[in-house]
Parts: sequence; structure tokens; C-alpha cells
Amino acid sequence: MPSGFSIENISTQRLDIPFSQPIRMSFGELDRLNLVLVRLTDVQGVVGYGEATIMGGPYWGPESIEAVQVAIDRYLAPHITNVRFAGIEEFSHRLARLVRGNAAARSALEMAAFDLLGHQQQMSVKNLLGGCCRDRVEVAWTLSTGSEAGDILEGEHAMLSRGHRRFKLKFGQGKADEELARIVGIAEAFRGRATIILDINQGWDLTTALRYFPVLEEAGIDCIEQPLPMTDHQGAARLRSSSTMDIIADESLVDLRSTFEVARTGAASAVSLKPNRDGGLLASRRIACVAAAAGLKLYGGTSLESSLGTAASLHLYSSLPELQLGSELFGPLRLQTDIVKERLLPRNGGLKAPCGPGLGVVIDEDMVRTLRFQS
Ligand code: MUC
Ligand code: MG
Repeated sequence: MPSGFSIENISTQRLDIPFSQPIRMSFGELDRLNLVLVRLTDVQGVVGYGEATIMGGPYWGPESIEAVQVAIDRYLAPHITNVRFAGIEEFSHRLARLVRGNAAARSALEMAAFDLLGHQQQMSVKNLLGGCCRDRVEVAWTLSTGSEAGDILEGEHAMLSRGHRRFKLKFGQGKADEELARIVGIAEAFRGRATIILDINQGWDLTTALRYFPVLEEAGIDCIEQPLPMTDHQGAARLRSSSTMDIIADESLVDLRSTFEVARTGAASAVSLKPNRDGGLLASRRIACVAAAAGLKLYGGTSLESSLGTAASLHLYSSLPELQLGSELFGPLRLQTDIVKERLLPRNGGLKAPCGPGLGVVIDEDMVRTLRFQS
């Protein structure tokens, strides 16, 4: 058998999956996840699946779901079908040379290629990535009922029923002072029992952040994610020197160079990894290496993927030597329905990477057809 792999056919499908509970972020409220499902088929008929997810439109980041599909169908697929690749590194590198940016589109294709290779070789993606450094990845949960009392109730339930010990809160849902009071109330309710990450999604300027940081620190918030606009490294470095809370970089990380800049300028003490934002598992792993070399902590982020994309991230996060802040791989828990037969739902506060070949999840084609019809 010749070494490497090639793809005979690539197809994409747009799907929307409603959330069980809306999530409000600084740019608006999301009630559904937008997804592009990718299928790669080799000459033997072996199939690999991948997905790209977008949160509502080009709001969180620059890509829209329509742009993801066009990028794959028109600008990537024609150049990677019936081409022999030595392996996944060459494949991923080729995608990055074909288009600028378009990270979610590249990530979906690379994910599907990992799945395909895993099925061809009867090997799990975690083993293609070098094997596990941990057999379980901790999972945080985002509280977003819309009220302080509702969030506290839901947090208590999440701790008791699923063992979460880390919660994420979003800022940007209403009047700043009221919202601050809600966040302080929730943080105080869980002080000493759960870690709280507050994600601002670039919603503040430096003056606002300098005003609120002492209050949040006093309330027991542990980490602040992306408080300032993505390029304001100087402002973030100033915040970092004024506080003992961890600052997690998220939207600031668009590639290796920006990760290096975040590290060089001291703009964060931790980074959130997101293969869908980074251009795939291999790109996220490189970001993790640069961050680790700079002494930054690692957090296993999510782009609210279904169980398919969650499995991909889980294989990567399980294989990393360091993952100090655990993960937020709660996407499947947030979705009303899923595209795999056995959903990846956290138990005892964590998730274990599936063991089967490839990504280790089986696509539910009936559900895919239903969702396609509704999208
Ligand atoms: C983000 O900015 O982190 C992922 C989890 C969550 O609560 O929001 C998203 C996006
Ligand atoms: Mg974030």
C-alpha cells in the first residue's frame, strides 16, 4: 500500500442546532449554533467527518458560517482532492498555504482528515497525536440563566449532578453596574467551592477594566477572559500587573505570531486553546507549545462544538502535557440535540476521550437529515 493518504470526495452540509438555553455575550444573544459538517471519502469508501462552528455570525470572530462553506467548497476542496499527502502535517500545512485566515474552514477539513486517517489505520486520534497525558479532562460550565438567583441555583445543580468545579460567566448582558452586582453575588455564592472565569469577549476598554478589576478580585473571581479588544496587548499587560487574577487570552490569539506577541508583551497569564479559532488541532498544539514556553497556563477552550468537534478537542487536550485550567468542553450539554449517536456529556466534572478509531464518535445520519431540513 502506498504511504500517506488521499481524498476522493469532499462534501459540506450546513446545519443549525438550537441551544437548550440561550447564551448572551457582549455582542448579543445566541439561541443556536451554526455548523458546517464536512465529509471526506477516500477511494476505498472510508469516511472522515469534521465540523466548523460559528456563534451567530461574524461577531465573535471574522468568519460567518456561509463564508466557511464557500471557503471549503470553492477555495480549498478543489486543491486537495485526488492529491497524495505524506501525512496530516503536510495536509494541514497545504490548507494554510491555500487561503489566508479562514481558520474554522481549515479546522473542519483537518478534523475530518484526522478522522479519516484514524479509520484507515484503526487508530484513535489521541494516539495519532502521540497518546494521552491524562485520561480525563475537567469540564467547566457556563451559567447564563439571566438572573443571579437562577445562575446560583443552576450552579448548585451542576455541581451536584455533574460535578463541575469551574463556572464561566459572561459579561455584557445589560447595564454594567447591575451586571457587576450579579457577578459579584454569584462569585460570592461559590467562593471556595468553585473557580469562576469571567469572559468579557473584548467588551471593555482599559478605563472600565481598571475600575472593575479590584471589585472582581475582592469578590473571588479567579480568571478574567479577554477583557479588552483583541489587539490591546499593552492595556492587558497593565491590567495583569495590577491584579492577581489570571488573564486568559482568547480572541487575541489568531495565529502563532499573535500568541508570541501576547506572551512577549505580558498581555495574559493563560491562553484558551480553540482548534476552530486556530485552524485545527495541530495549530492549537503549536499555540500550546509557544504559550508553555512563555510560562502561560493552558485552558482547553470550546467554540461550542457538537460532540464531533468536542471529541476532536478532547483528543488534543488529553494529549497535552500541561492543561492547568482544565477545559470548557460543555458544547454538547448546551445543544438541544446532537449529530452523534452517543453524546459526549461530562460526568463527575470531566470527560474521557473516546477510544474507537478516528474521533471515536458515530454520526447520526437521521439526525443530520432532520437538522438539514430545519436549517
Ligand atoms: C468564548 O468566548 O469563550 C465558549 C464558551 C463560552 O461560554 O462562550 C464561548 C466563546
Ligand atoms: Mg472567550
